[in-house]
Amino acid sequence: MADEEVVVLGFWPSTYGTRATIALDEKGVKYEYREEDLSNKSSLLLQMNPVHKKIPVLIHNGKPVCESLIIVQYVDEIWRDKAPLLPSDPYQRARVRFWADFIDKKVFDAGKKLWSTKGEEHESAKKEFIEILTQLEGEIGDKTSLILGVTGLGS
Ligand code: GS8
Repeated sequence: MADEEVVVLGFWPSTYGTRATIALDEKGVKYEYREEDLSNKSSLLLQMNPVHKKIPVLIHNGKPVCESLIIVQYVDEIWRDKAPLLPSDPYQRARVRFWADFIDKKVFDAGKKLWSTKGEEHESAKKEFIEILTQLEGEIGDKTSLILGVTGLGS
């Protein structure tokens, strides 16, 4: 689409932010990436996401879309003509959403526990993390939709 203005507010270590940029990259959409300092949030971020005040935010022609999985779906709906991100079958779409939700509820929390603990707590976090990844691997295997693991997308 011509004359599009697409901006992503992100924070480099954030896998939530990566979801948004991978979706845009897959679609071949050009965008401006703006790195946020989360300890000193920009007025643009506060204005664009006044509810959660979090990245990522996709700003499409001046209008904000917040929450990484909602951004992925929005990108898929707006740039329909290239690289479908979600399956067309409603049941398969539901399954992809289930695993994306699993990642939000399990993988991210367990990952955080892993790098923020030490000693015994760390060992049990490691065990938990491996169990979760094994579960995910069992579902996703070597499907090309492995990308789902990181982005919440499927093929
Ligand atoms: C989570 C975004 C988030 O936690 C999504 O987009 O999927 N459910 C949301 N963003 C973090 C950075 S990544 O850890 C964030 O912006 N934190 C700032 C804050 O909490 O003040």
